[in-house]
Amino acid sequence: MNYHVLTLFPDMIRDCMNYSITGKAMEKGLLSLNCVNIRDYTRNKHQKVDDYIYGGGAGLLMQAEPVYLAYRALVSQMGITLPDTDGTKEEVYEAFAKKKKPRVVMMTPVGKLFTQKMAEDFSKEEDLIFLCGHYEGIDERVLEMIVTDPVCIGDYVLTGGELASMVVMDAVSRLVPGVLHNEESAQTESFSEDLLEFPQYSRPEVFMGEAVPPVLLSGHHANVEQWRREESLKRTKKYRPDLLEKASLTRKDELFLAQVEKNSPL
Ligand code: 6GU
Repeated sequence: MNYHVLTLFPDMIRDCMNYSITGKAMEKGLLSLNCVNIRDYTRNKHQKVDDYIYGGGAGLLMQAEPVYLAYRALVSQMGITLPDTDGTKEEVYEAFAKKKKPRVVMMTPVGKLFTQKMAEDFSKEEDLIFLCGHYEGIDERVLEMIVTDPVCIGDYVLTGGELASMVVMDAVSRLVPGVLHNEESAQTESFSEDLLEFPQYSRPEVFMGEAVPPVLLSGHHANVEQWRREESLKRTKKYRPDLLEKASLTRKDELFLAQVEKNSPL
């Protein structure tokens, strides 16, 4: 997986991605990260990337030109030749008719809500370009030409797209073959099933007087599995009842949830 990030803060991205599992995966060559500083593509002497918003409104908007030129430089490395800014949108589209348009994920609160399913879809690409906006966003004309996937990571507003892009890269990276060990990758399955994970415990058996649930020490595999399933169901009902609607529940699961309801009605 080759990540390319168009951003005003390339160091923020590089510094974070170099840690832990994504850092190790980059060392192993399973992931690569290429950050492009949009400010390097300004054509004014003050390297200004933003300006006032037509029609009024608070704040500043990122201008189309530096974003377009940064993108143009990036895709030229992929063998796609785009016109300079004296060209037209039609010429841009013509260039993509000849060569596969790379996916450009735009980090924006005005996008499709990011899910595990989208992470799975992105993980199948060879190259992913992330576009991180700042201030009040980016001039719509360049977005129309280059963005394929506008993505929002949740119902709250961030100061910029950088953190959001790293959330998406992190979720995608752990699905790239070889990035995780097998035992860890199994954990993905539990989210795909639309249930929250059950509680987990490690040594010691008693911590501050609190014992690990005895069933987990019993060595009885089927009982452990049943306990975990019931804990998952309880937690999902408590914190994410919206997920239960989609989850594929067995008759036994439904009976258990009905029992929970009876013992502690809402
Ligand atoms: Cl992807 N970007 C920004 N700026 N704010 C957000 C977001 C993204 N997702 C939720 N809030």
